[in-house]
Amino acid sequence: MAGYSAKDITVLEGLDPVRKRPGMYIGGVGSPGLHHLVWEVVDNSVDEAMNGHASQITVTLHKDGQSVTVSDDGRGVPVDIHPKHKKPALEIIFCTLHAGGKFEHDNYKTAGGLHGVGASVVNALSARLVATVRRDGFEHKMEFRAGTPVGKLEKVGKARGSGTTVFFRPDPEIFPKTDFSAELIRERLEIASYLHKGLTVTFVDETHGSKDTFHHPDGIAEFLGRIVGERGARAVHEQPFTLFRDNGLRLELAFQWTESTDETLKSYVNGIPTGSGGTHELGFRSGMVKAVRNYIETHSLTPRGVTLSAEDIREGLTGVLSVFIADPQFQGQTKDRLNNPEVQAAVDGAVRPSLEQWLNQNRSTAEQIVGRIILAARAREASRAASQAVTRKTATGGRTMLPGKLSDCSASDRRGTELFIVEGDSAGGSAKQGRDRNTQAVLPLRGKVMNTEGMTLAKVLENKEITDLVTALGCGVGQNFDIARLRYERIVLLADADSDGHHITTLLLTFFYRHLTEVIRQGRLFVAVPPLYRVDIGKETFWAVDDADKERIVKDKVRGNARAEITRFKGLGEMMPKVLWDTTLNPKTRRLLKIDIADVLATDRVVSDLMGKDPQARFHFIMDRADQADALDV
Ligand code: 0RA
Repeated sequence: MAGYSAKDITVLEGLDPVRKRPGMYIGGVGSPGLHHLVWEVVDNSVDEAMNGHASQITVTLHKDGQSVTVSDDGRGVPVDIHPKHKKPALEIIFCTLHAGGKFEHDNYKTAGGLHGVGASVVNALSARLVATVRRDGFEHKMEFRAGTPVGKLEKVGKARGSGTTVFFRPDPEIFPKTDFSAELIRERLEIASYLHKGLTVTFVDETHGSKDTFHHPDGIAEFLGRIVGERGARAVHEQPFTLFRDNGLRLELAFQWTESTDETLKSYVNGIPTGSGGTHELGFRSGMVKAVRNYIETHSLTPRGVTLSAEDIREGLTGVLSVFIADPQFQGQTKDRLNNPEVQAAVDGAVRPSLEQWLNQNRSTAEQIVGRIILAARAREASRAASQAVTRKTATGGRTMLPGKLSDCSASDRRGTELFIVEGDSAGGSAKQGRDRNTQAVLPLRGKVMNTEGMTLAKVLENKEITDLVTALGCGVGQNFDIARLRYERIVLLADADSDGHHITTLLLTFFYRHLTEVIRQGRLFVAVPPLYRVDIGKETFWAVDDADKERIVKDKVRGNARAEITRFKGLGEMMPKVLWDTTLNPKTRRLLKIDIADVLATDRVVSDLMGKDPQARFHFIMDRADQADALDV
């Protein structure tokens, strides 16, 4: 062993430790660990591309769903024999842990020095791995099983160009489940194409027979545009703020204020999505808030009568933050919160001066932003005043501050209580008379409910119907929202069973979704299903909620030469209170649809397409529908 130094020994460490304790290297052997193998191999190719040596990466999920090939047109993993170890460089890279250092030429620098162990870890945990390299006019190939070479590196023929292809199939002896998720891989590759602008990634999904190519020359700024578009939130200013830094810390940032009420920040560390509250996010928030405050103060824009809180400044902000750092430390239950303290100061220090400068150089944009922030502060004050009014009245036992048209229930315990939000005064009248006064309250809304999509909370709260609703709910809204103060156990939307009614329900759902999301998330929002038809057959009466329901009843219940008499309700208002109770209000016989946040999220795009002011989006929606109709005709 003469001539070997301690350093060489670590370089030559075998792969046993990886198979013995896979969790140490990939975090676990569940689905995230399994997919981690893909990210490791892809990252090596991404590095090759980001250093300017490759322009194309193709990832193939094979038909079995349990093996993947990653291919790039980079320089190719070196195949020459290492003078000291007398082995091909490729073999050392794939078969030894921590091999990175020895091969770290000046011309091979990873994006922030992130990996180096990746290739060998994936190899160790793969039942089979085949590395193919095109380089110097030839194709070279080497095959491994569980990290051990089967045969030598071979020259398999002549080849043009250069590049690396890695096929691998994770080892079922290590992973209890070895099925990859095409969705996860596609999502990750698409995000990578935004986070590394200029990169072209193709995903071939043989399990579904599809192929997608992702390429986004404008990177993160394009990503931001997509997020803002998807959320249907209107932007307060046209040009987003963007920042790119690469001195020590590589940081990329794009953000924009929108008229939505919440803050959305997507953050990434080394291309990995991160949870909120990490040090990179904290640094961004503090730097951003300080820059805006400074701008407001230097230009004497501070409003009278309200103090601006950090939450006011952050309201409606939508952004993407990506950092690449050498040694990320993660904490939290899902290990997705960045913990490196130095990153906070670094991000804060990068954001604050550059944002302040940008605001000063874009005065009209800055004014729009400051206007948005002041509005947020005023809305917060207004909704605080409204909810304080309710609190005061409950404290004194009286209910004088509740909206006049609310017919409240008499129960003192909230359990089992329900608020029916009813369209129109006459329907409200039937509901008032037909309800169980002890547990059911009725709030009639007059006329058309306003379309709140894309509106700031301040604008929304100028509407009397909406403030009445918020007051009746008692839980406040926006920054003053507190679900603990919601005055009823269930909130039920009750509208006519026709298209106008559906429209009103959609408008109310939009309002709840955008401004009272937690009510939905906690499963407290419902839609009532009033009947559309009354079907009398002989002495019996049935209720049908739609045409199909009516047909079914007629088919099933008409016997002999009995006749079905069908009455179509024009609206809830013409229904007798007793009938409304039997069909729609009585908890024992009625049907309620619970609004699920997953449903709402799935329909988010649809809701915003329908409700948003953007005619382009509406057009797309109609086009999408037209396509479906065509498909049905075929
Ligand atoms: C070490 C040195 C060189 C390239 C690579 C590794 C390399 C690794 C991977 C993994 C996937 N694709 C890759 N492409 C390249 C530089 C070799 C030289 O100096 O030509």
